[in-house]
Amino acid sequence: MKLLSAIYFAVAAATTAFAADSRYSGDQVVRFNVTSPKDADILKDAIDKGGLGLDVWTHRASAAGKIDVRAIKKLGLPYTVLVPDLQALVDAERDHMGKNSEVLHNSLMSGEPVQLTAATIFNDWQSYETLSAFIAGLPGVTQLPSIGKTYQGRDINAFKFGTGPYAVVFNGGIHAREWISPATTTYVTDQLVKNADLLKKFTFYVIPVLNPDGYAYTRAASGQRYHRKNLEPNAGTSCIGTDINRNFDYMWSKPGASSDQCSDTYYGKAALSTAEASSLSKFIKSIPNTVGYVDLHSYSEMFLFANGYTCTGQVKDYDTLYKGSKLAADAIKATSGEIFKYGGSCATSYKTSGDTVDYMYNAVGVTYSYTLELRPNENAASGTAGFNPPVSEIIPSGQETTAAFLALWNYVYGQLSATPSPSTSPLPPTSISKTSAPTSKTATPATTSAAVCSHTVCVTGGKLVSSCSDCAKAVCAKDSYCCNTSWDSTCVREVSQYCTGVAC
Ligand code: 0X9
Ligand code: ZN
Repeated sequence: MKLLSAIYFAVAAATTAFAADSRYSGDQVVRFNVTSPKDADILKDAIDKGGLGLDVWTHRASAAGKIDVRAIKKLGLPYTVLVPDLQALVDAERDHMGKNSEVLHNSLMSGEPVQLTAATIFNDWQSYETLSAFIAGLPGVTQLPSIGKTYQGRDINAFKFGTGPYAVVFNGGIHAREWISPATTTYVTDQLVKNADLLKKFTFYVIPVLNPDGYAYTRAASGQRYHRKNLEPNAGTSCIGTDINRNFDYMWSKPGASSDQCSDTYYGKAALSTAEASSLSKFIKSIPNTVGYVDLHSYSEMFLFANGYTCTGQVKDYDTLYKGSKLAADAIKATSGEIFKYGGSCATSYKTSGDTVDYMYNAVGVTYSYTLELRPNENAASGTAGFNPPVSEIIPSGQETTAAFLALWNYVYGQLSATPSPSTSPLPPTSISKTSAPTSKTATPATTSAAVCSHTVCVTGGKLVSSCSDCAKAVCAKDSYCCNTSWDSTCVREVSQYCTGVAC
């Protein structure tokens, strides 16, 4: 495991060799089948010395396993060629977009009438604007005020739908080059808004693209198709960006992330220093009764939960989290036949620190927090591998992920409903559906003024309580809130204050 971590971030650091290059001629994607610690050492050594122009696309948790690398030179290790000519793949992708998604995007931006339907958008990789406009037009969906602005000034768009007592947040596009993630996130949204039963159980909040600057950069012909991070410059270097998925405030800057600004896993200048991570953090903390979170990535087909920062031990909720991920993976298998791995993220894949799932689970107290690595997996046919699946994969990915969501959230609802009352009686649906823009609560400082807390909820811990005194007794995770159900900020307290005995 230790060796793998070393391989992982050292290889990622080597990607800077491509930072100023927007052409992919001569690049291949090759797969090293590392079968012994000796081979792993050869690879690690080559990476550490740098200069080989390696860009690691998959990472494995042990010395043995398949590692996909974008390579321009041989290492003297046995490998198979997955993508013989990356330029041809990128050219074909852009050619298709020029005739489809870009036409739609240009019409939308120039105010022409456009038909945004499942049939017209899931046939290509759509722009951030097109995906946002499509979601905004879905029945029952409310577009929320922007949850934050990126370095380049883009709004980070968020949407809400459903009227259920428990909140679930999901996002795509934290990593710019993982295009199937925003597409799948949007497809799932289109399906969930039609599921009346689920919408009575949950209120969903969706952020289709958390890293819209990066996404736009990977789509632009003048940009970098394989850029992963955000677009914030780093002082003293031409290497751009922080890895948003290493920038969260739990175990930030620990092993599993890099201090090297040029690394693809650069953890940033401070915890939550990126607009994207801090906006998501504030947003999720502002939502009452958040019980679930999913961060959609690609690729490798896995359903993962905390912890990422350590490969030993199990989190307190391991059994229920494991069951949820197994049910999700089973649903995927039944839908498409794809086999998703599942389990604790470090133990199942590799070590990460400061990532979403560890933060949501450990620091925010969102119990059912998952990272989903979408298709393809390592068995995908040559030429369809990695970050360039054909557009025909969008709908199957959306279908299997929808099945996973239904299995997971119905299971979670059953778990929450089964917990003994009074701490589990769901909120009356109307109280949450009437809530106003979620940004207001975080802007309001915690207060100790008297307030009427007739029905309170320990927000991020997911525990419902029926009176102020119960709220005071509730054990909530650090950084979670106790507030009343109608989102009255006068009743918001840091739970740490409550737990030290401050009465409402
Ligand atoms: O490394 C990441 O941020 C995620 N993988 S990706 O290839 N999409 O970049 C994985 C995060 C999940 N956590 C762990 N595997 N520990
Ligand atoms: Zn990712």
